[in-house]
Amino acid sequence: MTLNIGVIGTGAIGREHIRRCSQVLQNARVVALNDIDRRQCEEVAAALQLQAEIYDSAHDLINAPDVQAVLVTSWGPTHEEFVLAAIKAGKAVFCEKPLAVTAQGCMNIVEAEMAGGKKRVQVGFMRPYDSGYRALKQVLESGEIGTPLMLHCAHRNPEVGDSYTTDMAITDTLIHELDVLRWLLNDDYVSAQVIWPRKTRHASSHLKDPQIVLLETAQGTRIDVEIFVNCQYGYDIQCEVVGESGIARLPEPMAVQTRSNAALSVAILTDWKKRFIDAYDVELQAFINNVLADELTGPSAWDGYAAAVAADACVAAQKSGDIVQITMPPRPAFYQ
Ligand code: NAD
Ligand code: ISE
Repeated sequence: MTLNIGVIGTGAIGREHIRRCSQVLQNARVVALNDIDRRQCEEVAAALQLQAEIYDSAHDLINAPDVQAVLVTSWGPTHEEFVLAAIKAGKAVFCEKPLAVTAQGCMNIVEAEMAGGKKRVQVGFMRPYDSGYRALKQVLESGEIGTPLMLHCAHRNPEVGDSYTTDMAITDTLIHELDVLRWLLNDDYVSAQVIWPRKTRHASSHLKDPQIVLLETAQGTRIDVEIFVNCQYGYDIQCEVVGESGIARLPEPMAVQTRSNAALSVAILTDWKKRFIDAYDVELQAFINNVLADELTGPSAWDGYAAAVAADACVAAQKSGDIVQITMPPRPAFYQ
């Protein structure tokens, strides 16, 4: 069986996902493309030699009879509209993060999905599919380091463009930690605070960078996440869990160690696309397999909502400087 996929948004990650669906993964083909910039669709189709129809309207793509599943990889503010339309059309939809730009937008999707009576949404949180995070979770669940007490994490990008704003450090960047740490600890957040170290001279004048987000979970675990999006030296994701009887660290990506010029070195990646390349493959293959098996199991609309509730609190904490409480309603049985 082959799943016919329509893709909305042919920018950076859209192209990556189109390439993997057409050249790397099994049982999928991209049959339809849409972007507000039609030329981009034409370029992608030509570069990857796709037999795909190009639609000028995302809604026409969603409703096209040969499109069985939709990939939403357009800008974040468009996600809610397209995911709701896919649910209405009765189609499975893989939506890149964020599921919607506000918690209320995510809740609208949760309610529409529950009203339809069937899980149709997978959110593009790829880290739970990363072999390093999975190995870390296994260690925690084995009990080897005891109960997790503290986490020290970092999300560093070499640089960002001028359009990147201080709140995007939460909604675009930290959102990955908000999802994966909840999954790792099997816990929810109860409060957030943001503190500001000295600002780097490499950040644009309107951007506060770096920032440190302090989170507390329902079970009392304390988490600090450094977000530093102009760190210059690489794309670097760190996660250290301090338990009652030991410490567990997220493995570094595999890299050859060299000894030359009187130095012992290991290269650090610079591009987010490469850091999680295998995880992106695994998450999308899981989506394809699960749609074909008619049972979605990946990061759900509820996970998208939970991350958005925490993100809203972190943005409020950025603005107020206060410790902001995070209140999650109980998880509906539909998402157990
Ligand atoms: P991008 O700017 O490179 O691409 C976005 C594309 O969406 C552009 O081509 C734009 O023309 C198109 N678009 C905008 N509005 C549209 C509309 N109304 N209809 C159709 N197309 C529209 O951005 P990107 O880096 O590819 O990011 C896209 C999404 O993917 C964002 O939500 C981002 O947060 C997410 N993302 C996720 C990861 C990850 O690690 N999971 C990595 C990068 C980006
Ligand atoms: C980008 O949008 C992503 O999602 C990357 O995974 C992330 O690391 C980066 O910081 C974001 O800008």
